[in-house]
Amino acid sequence: MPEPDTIDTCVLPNMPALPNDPEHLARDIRRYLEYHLGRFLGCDRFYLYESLAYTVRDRIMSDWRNTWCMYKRPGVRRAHYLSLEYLIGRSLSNHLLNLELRAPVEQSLKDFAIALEEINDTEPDAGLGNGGLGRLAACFLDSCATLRLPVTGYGLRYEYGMFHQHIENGYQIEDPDHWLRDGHPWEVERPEYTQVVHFGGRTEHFTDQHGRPHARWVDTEDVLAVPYDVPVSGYRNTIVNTLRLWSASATAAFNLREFNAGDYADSVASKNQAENITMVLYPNDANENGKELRLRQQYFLTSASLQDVFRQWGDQPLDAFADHNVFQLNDTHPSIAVAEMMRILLDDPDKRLDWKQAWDLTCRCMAYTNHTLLPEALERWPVRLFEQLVPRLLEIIYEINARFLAVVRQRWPGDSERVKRMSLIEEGNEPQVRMAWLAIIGSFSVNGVAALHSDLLKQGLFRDFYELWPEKFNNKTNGVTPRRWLALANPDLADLITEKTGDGWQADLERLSAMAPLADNGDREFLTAWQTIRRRNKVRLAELVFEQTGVEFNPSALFDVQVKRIHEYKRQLLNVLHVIHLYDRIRRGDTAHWVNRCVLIGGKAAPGYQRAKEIIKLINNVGAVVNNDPAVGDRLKLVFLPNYGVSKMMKICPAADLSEQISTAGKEASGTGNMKFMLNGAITIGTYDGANIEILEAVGEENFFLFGLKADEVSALRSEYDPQQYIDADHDLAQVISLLQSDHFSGIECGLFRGILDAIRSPHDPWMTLADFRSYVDAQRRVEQAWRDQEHWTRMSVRNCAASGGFSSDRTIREYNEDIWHLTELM
Ligand code: 26Q
Repeated sequence: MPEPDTIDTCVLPNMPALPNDPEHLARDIRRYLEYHLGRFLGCDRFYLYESLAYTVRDRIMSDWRNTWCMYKRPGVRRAHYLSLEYLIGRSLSNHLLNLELRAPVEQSLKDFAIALEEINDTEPDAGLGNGGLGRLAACFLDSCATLRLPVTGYGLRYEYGMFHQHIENGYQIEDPDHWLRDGHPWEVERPEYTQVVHFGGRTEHFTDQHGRPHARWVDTEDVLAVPYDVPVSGYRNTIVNTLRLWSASATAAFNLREFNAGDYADSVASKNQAENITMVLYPNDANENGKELRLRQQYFLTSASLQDVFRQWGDQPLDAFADHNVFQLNDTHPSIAVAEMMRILLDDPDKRLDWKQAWDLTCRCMAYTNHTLLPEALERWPVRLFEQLVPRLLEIIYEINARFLAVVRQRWPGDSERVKRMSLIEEGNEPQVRMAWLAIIGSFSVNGVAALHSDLLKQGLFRDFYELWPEKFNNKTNGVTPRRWLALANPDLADLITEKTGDGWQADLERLSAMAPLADNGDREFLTAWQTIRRRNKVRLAELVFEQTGVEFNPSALFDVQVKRIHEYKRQLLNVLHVIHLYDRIRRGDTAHWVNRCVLIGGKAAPGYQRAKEIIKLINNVGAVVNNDPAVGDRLKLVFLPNYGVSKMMKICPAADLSEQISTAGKEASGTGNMKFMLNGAITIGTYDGANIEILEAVGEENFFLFGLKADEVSALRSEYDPQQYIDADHDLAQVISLLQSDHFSGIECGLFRGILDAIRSPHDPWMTLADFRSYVDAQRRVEQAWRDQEHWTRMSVRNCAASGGFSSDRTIREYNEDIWHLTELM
């Protein structure tokens, strides 16, 4: 039987759907447990999870096959999302929701005397991403399937995902995340679609029998890319798309050669080198430039994925390829795709297009999304590394550059500075390839991820390119999937919303706006129900906090939450300064009309980012002082919740009252946590940055606590920034600084936080934390005032949720499709 993706039209025999009633489900779970896994009732819970997962997966299979067959229909135009990261989290509950299997499964579990919640909590998170960019990829796949769009995700099957974080003596300790150890029931290995990826070697140039020049990449070290497919189900629509994750494996030939030469140890070593490629996710959410293994990962993903798409294209005419395929590049990480597609079209013996045709096709297929404004986070690779690892691609990049710079010179004759700035190669002691430039030059679309971010790209980082090709640039404000972030994370609130707005908001989030009148007209019963549900969520979060930190959160207090990667630009420090200020007020007895507050901070620091790790230590030390001071009592708590990730967020966002989005304006490209909190009825305290601006516009200033310098004010202040001036002018700030300086939070380690203090007091502090202190504290005062009127707060909460319809990733993906992809809807 031919494989379904190698035949033109699907002529597979019908595959009947399996029965979904509780009896059949229970029978199947039991069969997997006893006959497949060889376990018995009363075994470890994980095996029950596994049996249930297989039982559910069985029920996805026929739709999965049918969806794959629909891709093969003539004329279908598809997208391929290329990303080094997919932060998926758990899958079981997501599929149960999408397939409407929750109720019958709950019924079926009665035989096993276990609650579905307990089984769900057994599933390890698939943590194949760092933060925002990786989670965005997962939300996008969810929306593509729900919108019936033929989109395949391509990624890497890391053996070790994002590290686990635990805290020892206030410091972050990283533990490996061997998430595949007990197997991954959602994946299907498909060795029949294995690809070969080349590394190293050298190039040869020759002319064919027609006298045409060609290149050959020879003496390469090859690595096998073995695909593992993960189903991506749509919401109640029978669509099941695919996430194809590549795993690196040594070639048999590669091993045998050395083995036969008697070099067993070397042979095993090279096998390891090959298989290292997909061993571990790089745990940096900003750049870690120049690491050879990272470039290997990027090329491995890109080459395997492009080859896979061309394999599926088969021998159809190449001129039509760009009419049926588009690649979306998730940041520059897979941007070597531009050069790899050229290589395939130029060098593959049964393609061998000429340059012009190949370049035209490539540029019509590639689209690039940028996720950062920090210039230091733009990827650059030493030319020397390229030369060693992918010499043929470097040749191609040089040729792209030569032709591109000719265009620049023609457009701006004599402007050699501009030519230097726009060159794909940054000259210097160690010449570098500028990956963002490669992505822009080789793409027909370049987008930022929030309105401000896209504007700043055009004015700043990408200005030269915008002047050359204004039509390429566009904005796609990020979004989040309401299925995971409301229906699954906050089922009680979801039920209340369904009761009030009807069933349908899950795939049409704008319908939430129907709740706005309920907030405004004072539907008392509704507001009470809203409050009751949110309070229950807070009780549950308090239990989690206690279990993980031993600190008691009083559910009546204001829950003030900041969870995200730890980074100076996100300014967890500003949050801590405010906590110290509140502590100082309590100590001074300035507690009239006090609002009790529980501050929760969570997030991982890149293991090599020392300052971020010091910030975690500071949070823990301030927490230890505040939480144990009897004079403070219930008025103030501060905890650092360890190991923040997708599943933690599903418990946190339904219980947050206040969402901290306090980055230095102009630095956070979009943010997506801000949207998850809003969707669940938290109110934002935030700067005028990223998607905060659009959130503010959607919900109105009276339902948002805005503070701080704007992006242009930040840039204008930069040259004359004098933090000491803010300390001198603000007694509250002076007190906070003095507490820090006096080692009040340093335990027995004198000068423990000197580094942090020096950084925020430096006129060169890029994040200008002290400049926003007063404005932030004032905004927090407005928060307290609003909180004291609980009914008023609840109305604000409802209004935030009601106004969050535009932040569904369904809206984002609709825009990608209408403006960039133009895909065929699957019917
Ligand atoms: C680069 C080189 C080597 C190793 C790792 C990396 C690397 C990995 C991940 C660089 C950056 C990232 C991730 C960036 C990221 O998550 N950016 C966030 O993207 C979100 C989705 O668009 C935005 O909402 C956030 O504002 C942005 O910070």
